[in-house]
Amino acid sequence: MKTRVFSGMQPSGNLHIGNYLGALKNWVRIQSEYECIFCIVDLHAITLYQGPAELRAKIDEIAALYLAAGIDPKVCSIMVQSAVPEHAELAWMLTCVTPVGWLERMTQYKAKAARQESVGDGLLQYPVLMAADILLYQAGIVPVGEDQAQHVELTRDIAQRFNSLYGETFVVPGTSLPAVGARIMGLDDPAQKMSKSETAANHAVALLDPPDKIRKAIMRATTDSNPAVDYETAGPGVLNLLAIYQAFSGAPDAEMKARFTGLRYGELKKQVADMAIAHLEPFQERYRRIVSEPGYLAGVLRGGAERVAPLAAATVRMVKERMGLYV
Ligand code: ATP
Ligand code: LTN
Repeated sequence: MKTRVFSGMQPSGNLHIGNYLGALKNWVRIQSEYECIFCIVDLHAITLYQGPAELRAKIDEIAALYLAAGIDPKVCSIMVQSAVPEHAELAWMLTCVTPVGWLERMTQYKAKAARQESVGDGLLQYPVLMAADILLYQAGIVPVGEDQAQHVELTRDIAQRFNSLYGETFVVPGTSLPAVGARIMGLDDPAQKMSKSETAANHAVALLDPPDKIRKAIMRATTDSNPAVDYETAGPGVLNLLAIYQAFSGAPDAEMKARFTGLRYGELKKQVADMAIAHLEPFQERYRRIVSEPGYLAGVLRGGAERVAPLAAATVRMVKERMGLYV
């Protein structure tokens, strides 16, 4: 049997090149090697308030972006988290074996909670729901960006704790990070990871941004006081631009060094912008085609949910039996 892969993105904002290079591109690469489930995690998105109409529209947008990136619904299941109720059901059972201290230590929780006046319980529970997503399908591999590695680690801890309390039940999953692009930084501030929820102008390149906006954001990216590329002394802003180029192009390290060493920053930025636009223009063309086909997306999402539902039901049944719950 092929190892199962599970991953997801929140429909909580505009997907950016960090989401693409850190996760989505890797999903496309491995989709035919494994049995893949790619989810739109709307229950995670509501851990922070989302306008209902916007959330509903974003779910479809994210699904269309998965398809535009090259996820093939004939070989993978593309589904919406809230369409399969067992995600929330298993999350409760896992909550009951998770010490609250484990959750309070999560760096994403600490960062997001610090920005709220009043912290919702959902924000603390967020990684337990993520563990439920993964364990529900007995996924062995979780391809994500670096910022999510801590949550996959926690998922391992929860699975091991459950297995030791109730007997071998869950596959203990591993993380798959891309070699380049696992942590794309903000163009305006290379000390922060590029993030959907950061709204500053020129912070991110969104996957659906028009070419002139993409070029402007990259040309204005923060660099450092060197005039030209020097791999030994380059600051984080320059290393981030080089990582973006390398992740899009797939160029090996030696080719990167030969191409960019000594190049002035203006020219580096121009080449990075050209590379990003060359990838995103055909991507956007595919996106427009997908959303213009009536009923197509809805069919993909329905088909995905139908395909995974029996897997989810089987895991929850087994968990209920192991725990002594009523089946
Ligand atoms: P937010 O900042 O609002 O939480 P996000 O931009 O981190 O959102 P998510 O939906 O949380 O987006 O992440 C989707 C996927 O993209 C995850 O696998 C995550 O690790 C990856 N990812 C997010 N930001 C980056 C980044 N800057 N570089 C590389 N990968 C990233
Ligand atoms: N928390 C993740 C999204 C997510 C996820 C998952 C990723 C929810 N459930 C399961 C991998 C596997 C994020 O990217 N913010």
